[in-house]
Amino acid sequence: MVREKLVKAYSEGIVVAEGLIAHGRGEAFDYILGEKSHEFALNAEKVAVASMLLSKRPVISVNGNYAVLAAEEIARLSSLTGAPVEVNLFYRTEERVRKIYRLLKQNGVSNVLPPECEKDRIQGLDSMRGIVCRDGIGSADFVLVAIEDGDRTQALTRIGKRVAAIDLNPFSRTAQAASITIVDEAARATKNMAEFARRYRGLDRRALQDIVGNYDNRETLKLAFKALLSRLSEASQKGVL
Ligand code: PTJ
Repeated sequence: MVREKLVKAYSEGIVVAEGLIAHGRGEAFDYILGEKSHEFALNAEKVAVASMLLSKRPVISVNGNYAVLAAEEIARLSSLTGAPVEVNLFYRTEERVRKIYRLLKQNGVSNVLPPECEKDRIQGLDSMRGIVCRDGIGSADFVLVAIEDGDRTQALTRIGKRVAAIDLNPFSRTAQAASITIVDEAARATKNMAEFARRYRGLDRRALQDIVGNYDNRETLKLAFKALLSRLSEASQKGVL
């Protein structure tokens, strides 16, 4: 069903062909991880939500794949954290931005920056890929990205933004460059995050800071690699999972 949804969105010009390839890569990692949210992912999700609530200007960056897979979960997360959503595309065309904007609106995302927002540029990215909304990613202190290309995550962290990245592949440059890496499937992760936002949004700053604690992303990545290793090792011993 998920594949059919993406293929349909591809034929409608919402998802790009490269997005279908990216999805296959994600699925492969999700199979190995057992298609569930592991403890290390839930912990990164909690820290990301507490950080969003602590940030002055958090923004949820949405591309073609993320919009198609998780629009309703994004709507919930955005409304519970107060973080606006920006359509920000790697393969940017104004037509795709408008289509994804409409898709998000239809699925209940009320706070989406309009396609005609005032533009800004992220240094270190070529012209089309560096375009962002000035009142969105341009002035954000915290950006949540999902299913994202490595160049953009690196460019955002280089200019001092904190980036939480949902990416099933812990080897990817995005996973390696992010401040908080969420090795989990995008829709599942966003659903979990909306639930954490519901629980945390009444907390004061000190309680939120306690949740963030001394978060160390290297530890999260190590645990993700260990989980892959242990699933593979179990499979190699039993022949079944
Ligand atoms: O819509 P656009 O124009 O912004 O383009 C989007 C794509 C996905 C084409 C673009 O961002 C891209 O090229 O991404 P990459 O470099 O292929 O990286 C995507 C990463 O997301 C890979 O590491 C995949 O393993 C991972 N991934 C794929 N599907 C999921 C996922 N992670 C979490 N949940 C998924 N459903």
